Amino acid sequence: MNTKYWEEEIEIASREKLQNLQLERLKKTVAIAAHSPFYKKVFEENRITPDSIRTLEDLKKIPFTTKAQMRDNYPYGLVSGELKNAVRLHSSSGTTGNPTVIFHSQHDLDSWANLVARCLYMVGLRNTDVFQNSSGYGMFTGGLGFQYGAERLGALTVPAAAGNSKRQIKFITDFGTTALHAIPSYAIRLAEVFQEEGIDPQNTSLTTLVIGAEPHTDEQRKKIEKMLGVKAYNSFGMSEMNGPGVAFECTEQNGMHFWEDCFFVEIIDPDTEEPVPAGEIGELVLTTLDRDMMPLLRYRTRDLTRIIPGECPCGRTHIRIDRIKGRSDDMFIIKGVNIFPMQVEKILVQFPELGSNYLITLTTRDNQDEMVVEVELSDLSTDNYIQLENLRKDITRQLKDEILITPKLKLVKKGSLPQSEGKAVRLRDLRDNK
Ligand code: DLL
Repeated sequence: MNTKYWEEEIEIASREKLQNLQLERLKKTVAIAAHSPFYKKVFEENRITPDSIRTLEDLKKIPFTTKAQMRDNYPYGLVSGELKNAVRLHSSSGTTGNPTVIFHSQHDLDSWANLVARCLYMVGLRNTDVFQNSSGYGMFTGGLGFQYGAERLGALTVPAAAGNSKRQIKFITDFGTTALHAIPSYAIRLAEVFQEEGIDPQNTSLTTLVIGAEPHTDEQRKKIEKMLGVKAYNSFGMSEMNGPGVAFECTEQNGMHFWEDCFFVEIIDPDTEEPVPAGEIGELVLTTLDRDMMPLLRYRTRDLTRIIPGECPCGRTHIRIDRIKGRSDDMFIIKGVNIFPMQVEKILVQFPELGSNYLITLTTRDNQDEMVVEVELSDLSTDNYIQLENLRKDITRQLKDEILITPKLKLVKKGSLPQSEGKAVRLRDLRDNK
C-alpha cells in the first residue's frame, strides 16, 4: 500500500458522514457507559437514559466528568465492561494521591494502535521505516502506545525506552533509525549528546521526529529540527484518551488533526463552562467514541487550545487544534497577572546563548511574591561578565514585555538544573500561601 492516507474513507470523509458516524458511536458509547457504577449514578441523578441521546447536541445533557471524580472512584468505579474482557491498564503521570487509571479491552487496544498507525502514516512513515521509541515503557502510554502503533504500521521498531542517550545514538546509527519518538525536552538533550559525541545527526538516517506529551513552543520545535536535522511533528494525547494518537500534525505542520471518528471534541470556557466562539481558546473537553471497557463522557482535560478554522491542504477533514497553550492548572497568577510557563519559554528559546533547560520558581520574600527564572547557558555563551550582564538585562526586558512583570533572572551553568527522565518540570511554586 502506498497511498496518501492510512484509512482514506475515514480521513477525508465529509462532515456529514463523520457526524453520522459520531452519532452512531456516541449512542453506543453512552449505552455502554451506563453499566459503570459512576455513570449509572450520574445518569440516574440527571434522568438520562441511553435513549436521551438522539443528536450530537444531546451530549450536552450529560454533565462533565472531571479528573477528581476519576480519582474519587478509583480504581474500578468507571469501568463499564466486564473485567474478564479487560486486558491492560494504564495510569496517568505524576501527582500525589490516587492516579487516574484507564482499563482497556482488546478492542480498545486495537483501535488505539490503529490510530497511532494512522498518525505515523500521515507524517510519511511506511513499513520500510525503522522507528525508535525513546519513551518510558510501562504505565506511561508513550511507550506501549507508540510500540503497538508502529508495529501495526509494519515499521521495524526499536523499543529503546527512556534515557541512556549514548545507547540511543548507537541504536540510531547501527539500526539505521529513520524516525524517532521523543518528548521535546529529551529531543534537545539527545541533540546535545550528539554534539558531545562529535556525531553529526545529519549523517545518520534520521529524518522524522515525533514530539509530544509536554507543551513546547513552535520556536522550540524549530530549534529541535535544526539541531537534529529532521522534520518534527507535534503529537498530542493523554492517558485518559488512550495515550498518544489522539491528535497529530500532518506534513503541513499547521495544527494537529483530531481523530473525530474516535473522539468528540468540545472547547469550553473553563469558568462559565459554555462553548467558546469558533476559533477561540478554551479548555478541551473530550468524549471517547470507540472504547468499550471504560468510555469517558465530556472529560475536562484542563488543556487549553483552539480549533484552527479552515480546511487543511492535506485533504483530511478532521478538525485541527492549535498547539497546547498550557494546562489551566499550569497557569500561575503572580502580582495579579496570569502567566503560562510557555510564555517564558517562547522568549528564552530565542537566545542562542541559552540552553533549553529552565526552571521557574515562585517564592515569598518579605510577604511579596517573587518569580525567579533560572536558565542554563549554552556552549555559545561567553564567560565575560559584562557581556553576560548585558544578556541578562536584555532577556529580562523581553520577558517583562511578554509577561508584564519583571522576574529575577539567573543565568546558570550548563547541566546545573535538574534534568528529568520523563516530562520536564518547569514550575515550582513555593509560595507561603500555597
Ligand atoms: O502524555 C500521552 C502521550 C504520550 C502523548 C506520548 C504524546 C506522546 P499523560 O501522561 O496522561 O499522557 O499526559 C497528558 O500531557 O493532558 C497535556 O497536558 C500534555 N500533552 C500531551 N501531549 C502534548 C502536546 C501523555 N503535544 C497531558 N503538547 C495532556 C502539549 C501535551 N502538551
